[in-house]
Amino acid sequence: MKSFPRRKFVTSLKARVLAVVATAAVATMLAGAAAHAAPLKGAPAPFDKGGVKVALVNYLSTGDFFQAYEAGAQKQAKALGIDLRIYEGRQDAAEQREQIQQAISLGVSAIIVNHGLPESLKDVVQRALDKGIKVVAFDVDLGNSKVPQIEQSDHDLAALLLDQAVKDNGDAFSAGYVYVAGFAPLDRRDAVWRDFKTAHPKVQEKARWGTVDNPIAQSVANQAAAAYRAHPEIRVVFAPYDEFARGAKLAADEANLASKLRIYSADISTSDIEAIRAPNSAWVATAATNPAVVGAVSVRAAALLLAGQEPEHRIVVKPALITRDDLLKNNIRTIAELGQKFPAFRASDAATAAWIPAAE
Ligand code: SR1
Repeated sequence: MKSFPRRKFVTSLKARVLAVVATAAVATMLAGAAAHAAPLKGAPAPFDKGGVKVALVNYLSTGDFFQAYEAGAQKQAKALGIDLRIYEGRQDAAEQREQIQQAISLGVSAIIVNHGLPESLKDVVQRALDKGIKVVAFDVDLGNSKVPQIEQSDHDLAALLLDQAVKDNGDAFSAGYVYVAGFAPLDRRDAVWRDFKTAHPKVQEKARWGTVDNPIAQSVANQAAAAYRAHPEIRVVFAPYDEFARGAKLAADEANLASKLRIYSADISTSDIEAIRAPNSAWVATAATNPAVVGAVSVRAAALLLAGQEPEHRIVVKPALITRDDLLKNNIRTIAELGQKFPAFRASDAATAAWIPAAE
C-alpha cells in the first residue's frame, strides 16, 4: 500500500474539516435567511400560518443578472413571509439535480428552477411534483403542463435590438454574433437573429463566437479579439447577454476599435450602465428587464401555485430598449435611477394578487 507523507495527510484532513465547516456555514447562512417565515395577515393558506419553505435552485449564479435576480427573489420572499432556501448554481447539471433532490428532502413546498438543462431536470422535477411540491421554471423549458414558465419575452428583446441596429447602421452591414447554444433564452434570441438575417440578406454574419466559461466576459473578450483581427470589416456585434457584451466591448477597447463598432446586448445592471456611458463606448444599446423584478415574479408565481391560484402557464416580463443616448440624455447612472425615470422598469404586474405584498 502506498504510504502518504504525514504532512500531506494532515493538510488533506484540514482541507476536509474546512470543507465541512464551510458547508455548515453555508447551511447556517441559508437557515439565517429562514427567519422571515412569518404568517401573512389576510393571505390565503398556507401563507396565513407562515412557515412556508421554498427553494430557489439556480444553474447560474455569477454575474450581475443572476445576483440581482436572487436579490429580487429574496426581497419578494421576505414580503410574503417565505423562508427562501437558495442553492447556488455552478453550471453543473448533476449538482443542480442533486440540489433539487436536497430541496425535496428538506420538505420545501415549492421549487423555483432558474435556468438549467431540461434533459437533466425533467425526471427529478417530476419526482418533486409527484410529492405534491409545486414547481415554477425561469428560462428553462421543462415541457411540463404543471410547471409555469417564466421568461422575459426573448423574442421581443432580440427584435427591439435588431430594429435599433438597423436604425443605427442601415440594413447592410458585416456582423459578429456572440452565442452559446443550449440556454433557452439564448436559443430564443437566436431564432430571431436567424429570421432577421433571412429578412435582411445584406446583413452578413462574418464571425460567431461565445462561451460561458468563467469569468465569462474575459473569456468572450479573448475570442472577440481573435474575431476582430480575422474580420476587420465587422461593424455590428450582436451580443444578447450582458456578459457577452462586456467581453465584446473589452476586446474592442483593447484593439482601439470602439469608434468603428456598435455593440447591441441584452440585460442591464449599474456596472453595465457605467460601461455603456463610458466615453466613446461601442456598447450602444441593450434590451432588458429589471432582473430583480423577474426574481420577484418567480417567487410570486410559486406563491400563487401554493395558494391554489393558478398563474398563467407562460408568464412574461416585458423588456424595454435602453440606448446609450437615453442614458446620457436622462443622466441615468444606476439601476435605481433607471427605475425612477422609467416606472415600467420598476415593477411588473405579472403573477400578482391583492394579497401579495409588493416588494419592488
Ligand atoms: C446564459 S443565459 C443568460 C441570459 O439569461 C437571462 O435570461 C439573462 O437575460 C441572460 O441574458
